[in-house]
Amino acid sequence: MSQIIEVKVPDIGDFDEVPVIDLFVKVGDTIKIDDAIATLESDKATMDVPSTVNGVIKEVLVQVGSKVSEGSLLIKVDSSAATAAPAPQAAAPTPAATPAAAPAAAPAAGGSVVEVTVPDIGDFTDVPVIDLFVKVGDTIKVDDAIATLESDKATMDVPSTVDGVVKEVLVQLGSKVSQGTLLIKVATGAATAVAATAPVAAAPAAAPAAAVSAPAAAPTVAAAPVALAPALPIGAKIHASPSIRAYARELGVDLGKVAATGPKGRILKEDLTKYVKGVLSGAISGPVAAATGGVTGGGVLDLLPWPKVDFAKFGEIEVKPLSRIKKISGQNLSRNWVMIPAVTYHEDADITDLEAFRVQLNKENEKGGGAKLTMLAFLVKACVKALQKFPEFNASLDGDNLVLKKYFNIGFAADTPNGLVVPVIKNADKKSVFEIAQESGDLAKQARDGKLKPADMSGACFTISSLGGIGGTYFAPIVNAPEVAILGVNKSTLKPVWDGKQFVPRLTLPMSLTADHRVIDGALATRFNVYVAQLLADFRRVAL
Ligand code: CAO
Repeated sequence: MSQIIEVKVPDIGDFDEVPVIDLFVKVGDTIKIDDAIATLESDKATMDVPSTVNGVIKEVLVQVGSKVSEGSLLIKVDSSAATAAPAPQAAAPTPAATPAAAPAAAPAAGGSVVEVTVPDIGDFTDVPVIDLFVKVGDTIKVDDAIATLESDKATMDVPSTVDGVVKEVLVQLGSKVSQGTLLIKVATGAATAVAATAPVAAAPAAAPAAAVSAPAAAPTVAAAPVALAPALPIGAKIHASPSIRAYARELGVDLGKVAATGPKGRILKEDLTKYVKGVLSGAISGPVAAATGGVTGGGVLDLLPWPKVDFAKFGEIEVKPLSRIKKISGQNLSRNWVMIPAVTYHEDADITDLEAFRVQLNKENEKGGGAKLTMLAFLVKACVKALQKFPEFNASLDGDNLVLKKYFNIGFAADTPNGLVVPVIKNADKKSVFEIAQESGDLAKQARDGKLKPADMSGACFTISSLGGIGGTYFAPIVNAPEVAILGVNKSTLKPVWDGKQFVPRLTLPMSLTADHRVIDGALATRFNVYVAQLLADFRRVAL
């Protein structure tokens, strides 16, 4: 039975008739508690209004440009359609950010230095400064923005309460501030005159950021020109809601380079999407900013269009289209390489005893005609055991959540004439090493024959890439998103190992584990590696 809950504008402080400047939902969308419904913008603050229920949106009662106040009906949600919705409650809206009240006005004293502090910003404390618009020497007027603060729910500009010349800036990007925190000291009146005539050079007018670097002048560069944001002066104010700012930070996009199409020059989600698509396609020579979201000067962080060279000018060539698999895997690999902050950790495993055991079992098994045991099958089993011990490796990122999987599906990279594919051994925890060897052999054959079905290649939790049959010492595999780690192995070799008295020859397997640093830090990755090496060194441990 459907249960319709109305979501209204919560307490937004003293503001009335605040325009909706961004709308993130439409009829039919599934929404969760705290998902942003819309962004409202008053003179002083931008606020995201979050949902207070889980469910499916049945009606949207506002549109971009609508003016709303506390209690205005935004959406109607069928909460019975929510999969994991908590018991529906009265749709009392979550209190949203209280926008900055009129700043605590420091009196503009003539000829004196006035301190400007953070005004009443509602219940928020330790709110980071995400934009700073002033520097020492700037002339500032009442209501000019000093800084932008961003809480979880709102972005607030703090305006100046005095006219004058900035004498001191007491905060910087990233500083955490609360009501009363001192932001700047301003020389007013006579003091201003002193400052103005003092030899302290006024800061030069903000240099234009090299927002739009035209494609490199080489005539071979064929990037289509794309309309880009006009260059923003460094320090110029960027209008964007908290959710857009957060999204931009996640993507590493410098909002100063994004052309805004929203009201009052506000950057909307589609503006950001258009910009990212432009950069990825190479049509925009746009900067990928450092995660601070600051404006870059268009330097080494800029993405250049792909170089297009007339190779035939230099000698004979042959053009061969990429296989379908190479095109698909290429796109996946590029995304994973660019988007995952990955680190590779190396470890050597002593597999002397395990290899002897494997060879012996295969000899015994030859007579029975059973499947040949491969090192890969032992690796799968050891990795399952390690995933059970370190569940963060058997996980995927989903927004701000980590999805921990209770099943153990292991993918393995298979080299085929058409390119790389990753078949998946499902529920490897429930299978013996023999069964895994048989299944991986079958899957590898199907891969080479081009007979794998999509279901054979989906659902992996963790991937193993074994180059052991080919050679190599170590390599840095790319994480297979949305997994968070991949183990690569190369060819095992005999190495002299010091046993405390002498060097002894040990068969050593070089392992390279690449992990997503957003989920797995170096200590955990190394513990995982050490544990896998211990399991391989004494495979009896897998049974414990
Ligand atoms: N050290 C030494 N020898 C090894 C070894 C290792 N780590 N791993 C395998 N070998 C040996 C095998 O024992 C086998 O020798 P015998 O025939 O004498 O028994 C030989 O190398 C060939 O093995 P294989 O590689 O064909 O078989 P496998 O089960 O070990 O691996 C598969 C199967 C599908 C993983 C592999 O064939 C393959 O395609 N690997 C390439 C994966 C790849 O391209 N990865 C890169 C992806 S980019 O990150």
